[in-house]
Amino acid sequence: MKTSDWWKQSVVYQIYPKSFNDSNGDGIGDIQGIIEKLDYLKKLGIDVIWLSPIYDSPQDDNGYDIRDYRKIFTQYGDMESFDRLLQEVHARNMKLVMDLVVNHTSDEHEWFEASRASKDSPYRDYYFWRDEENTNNWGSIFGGPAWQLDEETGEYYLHLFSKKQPDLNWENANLRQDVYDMMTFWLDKGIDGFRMDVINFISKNTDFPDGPVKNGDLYGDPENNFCNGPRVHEFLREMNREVLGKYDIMTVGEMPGASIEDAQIYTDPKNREVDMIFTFEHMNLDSDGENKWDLKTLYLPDLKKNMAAWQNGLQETGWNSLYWNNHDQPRIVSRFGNDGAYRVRSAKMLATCLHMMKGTPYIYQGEEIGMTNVHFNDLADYQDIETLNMYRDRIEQGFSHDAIMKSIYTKGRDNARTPFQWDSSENAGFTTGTPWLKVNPRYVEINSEAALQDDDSIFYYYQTLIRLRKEIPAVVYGSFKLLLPKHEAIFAYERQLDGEKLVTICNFSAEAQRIEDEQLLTDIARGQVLITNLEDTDSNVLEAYQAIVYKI
Ligand code: TEU
Ligand code: CA
Repeated sequence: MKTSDWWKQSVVYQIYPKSFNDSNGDGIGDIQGIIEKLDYLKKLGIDVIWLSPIYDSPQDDNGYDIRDYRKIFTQYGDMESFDRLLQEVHARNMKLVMDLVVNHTSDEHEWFEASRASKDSPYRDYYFWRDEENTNNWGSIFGGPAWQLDEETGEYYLHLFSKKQPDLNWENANLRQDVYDMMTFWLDKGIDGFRMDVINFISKNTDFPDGPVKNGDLYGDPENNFCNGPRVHEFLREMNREVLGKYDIMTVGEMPGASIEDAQIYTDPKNREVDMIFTFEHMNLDSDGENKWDLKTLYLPDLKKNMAAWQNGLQETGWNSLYWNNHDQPRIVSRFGNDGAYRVRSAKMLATCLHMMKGTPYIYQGEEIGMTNVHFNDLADYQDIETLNMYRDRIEQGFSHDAIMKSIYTKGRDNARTPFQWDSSENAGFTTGTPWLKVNPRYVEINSEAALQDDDSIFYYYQTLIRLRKEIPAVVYGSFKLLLPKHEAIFAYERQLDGEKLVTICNFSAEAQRIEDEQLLTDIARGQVLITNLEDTDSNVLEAYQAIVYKI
């Protein structure tokens, strides 16, 4: 049973196991490698680890294609190493949240192998099978059509992601029960919750209508027929009743396409669905339209407006997650900061802007040391299926190689997946072997060993932000109010709780910005600086990428 809202006061650290730390020299991160770095995470001060999938998988999508939910991927370790990890995490008074991927399985999962074998299989209906005339014109998120012909029975199956990730049919009650049994298996081992992969996709419009084919697209746009479907709240409430509600855990649903209104329903505690969700809206503001590969320069007032809307929208009901990074997003210091002359300062500014908001903050591995995007000149150095399929499709659509590479450099998921940079030794101390994905060459200057030896590092700045969240109730529970909504370079807001007021002001630009707002000037003139990324805090001018938090 939920006994407290510990997850509202927590800071979560996401580990992408393949790229975190390799303990046995095979070039792939592993569970023993994570165990060896738990003291580093404890030193940072985080409370919860979210571990991306470690289950048995053919690794078509780096583990988001699960072949056996109750087996550990061999190159990560085995169940004994998992049990040791959980024990070591708990021994340090931290919690472990696992990744739940149940919108789809791997096509090598035994359910799918039984399902594809015969139309009469009891597992046939665990997936979506249609004869050709009843498929539709949707595209897969990873390129190509969303329906794949299977020779065995001459029918097509739906896969919103890769063809090796067939979508599960949640309309089937036996499937749902099998999922709940699997979740119970993991919760009974003592894990502390789940991050739920595209969980708002589990209810779809199963009429599968064709979508409009937009200019130049190869496939139809599914619009909202693939997510937030008619039974999504019913399924989540059933999942909560059957499993989640029996444990004192944390749940966060990854929900592309969910609006603030949807999130109010998903996260209202009275509904007993999930505790919080990951929105994608603020991560789509530097895309020209729906497609992330079509680039657009971020206009800061758009970001301020969107994040303030989410802060205010979940102010009374529900709860926000707060993130800039994860394993699907490019590195924030390269994306919304400045990974050149102002790398350290802008990384601290971005951290300040996020961590002083209301909600549970998520730190993605390497964000705490200001790891940057990577720039491999050779397409062959990129490994992400989403990137490689997009390259193939866009060449077919007539895009130039250079234009496509620019999109990859800016938005490719491999930016987040280059091996963690532990030190300046070969392969950044990630492996003594050949890393599965090349290390970002900037590891020589950007690594955690250097950060730990530098009192002024981004690491210690994150450590302070995490500590402030523990010490000041207004950071966790205070109200939120956006300030200077129209300013094109300053992101400023205030938090208030029981008469205590905090003001956060962040300069998102490389130019100094003078503050003109009288009320703000009055407040900060009498405020006490809680944290800043630059020593001089001349109260009227914000230097390039300067951030200051005042206690008024
Ligand atoms: O991501 C969901 C999702 O929509 C992403 O594919 C995202 O839109 C895209 O990657 C942006 O570039 C989840 C996992 O986080 C992702 O790693 C998996 O590839 C995907 O689901 C399928 O499991
Ligand atoms: Ca290894």
